[in-house]
Amino acid sequence: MSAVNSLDFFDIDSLLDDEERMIRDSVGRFVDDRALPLIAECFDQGRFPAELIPEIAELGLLGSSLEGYGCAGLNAVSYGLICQELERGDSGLRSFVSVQSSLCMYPIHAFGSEAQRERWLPAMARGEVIGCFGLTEPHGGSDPANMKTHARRDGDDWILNGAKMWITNGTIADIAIVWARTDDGIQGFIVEKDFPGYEARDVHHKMSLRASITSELYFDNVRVPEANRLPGVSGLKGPLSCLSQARFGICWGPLGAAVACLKEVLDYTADRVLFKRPLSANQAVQVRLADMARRLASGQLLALQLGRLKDSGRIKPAQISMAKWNNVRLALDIARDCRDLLGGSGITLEYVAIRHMLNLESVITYEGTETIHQLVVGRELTGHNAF
Ligand code: TGC
Ligand code: FAD
Repeated sequence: MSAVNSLDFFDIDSLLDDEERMIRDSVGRFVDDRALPLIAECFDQGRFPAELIPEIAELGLLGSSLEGYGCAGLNAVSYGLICQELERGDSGLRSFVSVQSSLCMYPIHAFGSEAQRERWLPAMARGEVIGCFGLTEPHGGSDPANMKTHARRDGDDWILNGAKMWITNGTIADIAIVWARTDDGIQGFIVEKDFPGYEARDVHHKMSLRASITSELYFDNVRVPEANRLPGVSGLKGPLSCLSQARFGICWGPLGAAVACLKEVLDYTADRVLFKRPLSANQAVQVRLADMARRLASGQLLALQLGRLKDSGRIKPAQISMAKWNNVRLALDIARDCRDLLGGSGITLEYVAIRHMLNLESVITYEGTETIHQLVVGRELTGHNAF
């Protein structure tokens, strides 16, 4: 009956070029064929599907927007579409790619020495070296300027002490990009997993992002060679620049989760007959479905314009903050409402809504909480720093 695609109400597809569409579709096929058959079980078991890493690398999804060093050099919109399709599968898959690409490969590419780039980036693009990103500390992640982890110069080395908390990929990582306070401001270090005094431990009992690894990192007098310091940046703008890259991807990823939830609930409410009519024939249900489609469509348009701004070099951090806030919030609200429309079935992993809903509780917290992004926008509007 409808001439409009329920999941792409304003025909965003027509605004993409052939290469962007091809990338989206090939990642979409990988998610449908390889990830979806196993992801609910992984979530149930609290297991990251590491067996998919070689295929993710083979598809060129690691460091996909970087130039050279075995990376695909795709545009920002393509990176966004990759995140969207991966998160249609599970936020844990997108998290893995976000961390490897935006939080680990990006700083080596942007701030590393030529020797560091050549040593690490091709192997990371092939998925043979996995990275994690250590910024957050146990005493408060929203305020990284208050970091306690520190590094002291000792001859040709640095001595690193401290701890990081809630670190994606921590226990499977071969290297950690660790941000630490020094006498010359905050600096980034590449800590290798076998450096004595470095330890990663898994966080257990998570109710969210269960198909993703989350860890604590400990540094007890870890000796890090000067050759492993990122020479190209000092100060908080180093890690915050990485966050800008990753947050951009998160402006897209949750749209995929929302698409998965809305698609499922459209099918479910069409099939389920209550009071002698399909659930979807009730006004109260249609208003809810229409509202979900409205939110999703506005988020899709916002993400695409954000991508075009990034590709033209005009993107601003406050725009990323507004889009992260808007698009994660809409996806979480859609997932919660879909969960409810599924009734009792909605509390099981037979349906995707509760898995996405629980995952999005992390996504709204990490990479800057919703409140932090509201305050970034508030600062942009008023000029007053209210953190
Ligand atoms: P502020 O004074 O605003 O800035 C310090 C310096 O940084 C520059 N800057 C940025 N640069 C690039 N991108 C951005 N988004 C930037 N925001 C600020 C700024 O220009 C300045 O440079 P300079 O040269 O003048 O020194 O810093 P502040 O201390 O006031 O903090 C501002 C605030 C609160 C927004 C910031 O601390 C913040 O964003 N807090 C939230 C922390 C956060 O998001 N942590 C995320 C950890 S990583 C993670 O969650 C990974 S999840 C991965 C996954 O699984 O997907
Ligand atoms: P807090 O900063 O303690 O915030 C607690 C509450 O206070 C929040 O609601 C916040 O919005 C609110 N708040 C804070 N400041 C203000 C204020 N000024 N005014 C009003 N309200 C305020 N970090 C990494 O470095 N690397 C990773 O790979 C990584 N992966 C993660 C994976 C998962 C699954 C999760 C859950 C987190 C991850 N994080 C990672 C950490 C994440 O970035 C932090 O959890 C986040 O930045 C918030 O920090 P916090 O948890 O310490 O909360």
